[in-house]
Amino acid sequence: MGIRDVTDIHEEFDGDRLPPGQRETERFPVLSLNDTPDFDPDEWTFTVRGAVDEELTYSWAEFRDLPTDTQRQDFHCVTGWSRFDNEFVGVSFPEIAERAGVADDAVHVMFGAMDGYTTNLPLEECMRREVLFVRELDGDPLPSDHGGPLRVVTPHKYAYKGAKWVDGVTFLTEPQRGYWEKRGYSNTANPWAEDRYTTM
Ligand SMILES: Nc1nc2c(c(=O)[nH]1)N[C@H]1C(S)=C(S)[C@@H](COP(=O)(O)O)O[C@H]1N2
Ligand SMILES: [Mo]
Repeated sequence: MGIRDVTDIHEEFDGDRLPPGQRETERFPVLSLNDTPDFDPDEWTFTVRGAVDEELTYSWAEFRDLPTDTQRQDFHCVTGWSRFDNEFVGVSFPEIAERAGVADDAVHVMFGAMDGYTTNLPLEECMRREVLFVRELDGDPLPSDHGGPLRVVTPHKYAYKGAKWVDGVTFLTEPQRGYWEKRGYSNTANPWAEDRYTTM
């Protein structure tokens, strides 16, 4: 099985690989609001809700059976560091959307997480195969501090758009804002436009 290299995604945004104002780091800093939640594979569930044809609930065993994609991606944190060439294994957002069936009036998505974190994106910005529900990083199970067992990655956005410890996604018929989007970080979060802070 091959690796899909999507580290050229910056070309779509007419930018350099290292977005403006970012510094490349080899380390992978941990940025969390709260403590890392406990993961019990027998209790864990993932739900798909809202404006869908069929609401879905997955156990960890069921989620692990979904088809995955392996991708090489860059990761840009709004606080100014970027980590290149992360190797992620995960289930793509369109794969999940396809299984639930997206309602015609769905326009937006809210991601939820085990620590209460939320983050939002327009539906069209989620319907890309680079938006992954990741369970492996660089050949190992995703470390719990980085969101294990499952997190979202959004290589076209600052990393706060990717919920660690993700446990559900809700399809919405109107935009809503997540945790940081209500508290001053940009709703759009385009690293190549340096959309770091909200202007409202
Ligand atoms: N559930 C959850 N997801 C989260 C956060 C969080 O506090 N809780 N922090 C966000 C922020 S601000 C960033 S920069 C990235 C950091 O990911 P990392 O800790 O793996 O570097 O996760 C994002 N996702
Ligand atoms: Mo962040």
